[in-house]
Amino acid sequence: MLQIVIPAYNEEGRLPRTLRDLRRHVAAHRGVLGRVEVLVVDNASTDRTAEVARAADSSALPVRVLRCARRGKGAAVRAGLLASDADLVCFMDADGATGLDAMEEAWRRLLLGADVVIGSRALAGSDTEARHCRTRSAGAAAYRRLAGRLVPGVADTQCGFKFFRGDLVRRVVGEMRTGGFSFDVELLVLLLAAGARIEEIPVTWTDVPGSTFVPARHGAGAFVELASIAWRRRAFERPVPAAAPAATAVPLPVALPLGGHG
Ligand SMILES: Nc1nc2c(ncn2[C@@H]2O[C@H](COP(=O)(O)OP(=O)(O)OP(=O)(O)O)[C@@H](O)[C@H]2O)c(=O)[nH]1
Ligand SMILES: [Mg+2]
Repeated sequence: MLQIVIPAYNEEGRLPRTLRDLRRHVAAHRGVLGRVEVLVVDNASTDRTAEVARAADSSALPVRVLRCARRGKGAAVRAGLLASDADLVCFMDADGATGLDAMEEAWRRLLLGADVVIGSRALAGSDTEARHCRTRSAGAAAYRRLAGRLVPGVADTQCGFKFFRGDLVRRVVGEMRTGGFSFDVELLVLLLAAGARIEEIPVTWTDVPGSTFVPARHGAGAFVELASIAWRRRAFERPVPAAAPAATAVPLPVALPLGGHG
């Protein structure tokens, strides 16, 4: 079974079409994908997000709505992944920006032994014709450079289309602290530290109007979150002081486990 987590904040406008497209896609590829269920994670939406999600529930594509008390996309994805119990889980955005054709390829890679398969708009085969305005693109380029240092080998950390081996992601996502838009970076750091094999696949990506990411409001916060992820990583990388007397030994802090990936 595949469970799809969709974080949703005030998505009454964009979610119905995404769920409709998903239902059609799953029906057409049932032979490959098998049983699929959607978990919409809503927190503090002030519109009819939960109602439109429940209205899309059908036997062809069951849709459940979960509430998450903590705000933010990262917090919602974390709650959805922790609530999952399928062998394969993924998350995707309510805007339907990433073409669903990539689902079968992600599914195939997982079956062939990948632990994590992520959509990437940076690969040669991807199609991302309509991109953001110039200011946002410049900010995104700076962000990519910094994120790339934390997650070496991953060209696009931010695409809202990521597939996981369920047991593995459930094991690490509880450690994730980032509640906002930089959570992908922390999740990938945690997965790399756990020894996960991460593969990127090209996607078709279209800019869908109505983004919940407002650069002026969320941009600085995303960079601050990156700094916090980097700091926690470094703090954990510091050598452990040698030879503490056994009687006074202090337990190691529970933080990001690190495997020397950066
Ligand atoms: N539950 C929840 N979902 C959120 C929150 N903020 C964003 N989301 C969801 O996160 C997903 C991605 O948001 P988008 O608005 O597509 O923004 P983005 O993909 O980062 O940026 P674009 O490239 O402009 O699409 C959507 O499904 C949003 O509804 C939040 O605070 N809570
Ligand atoms: Mg989006």
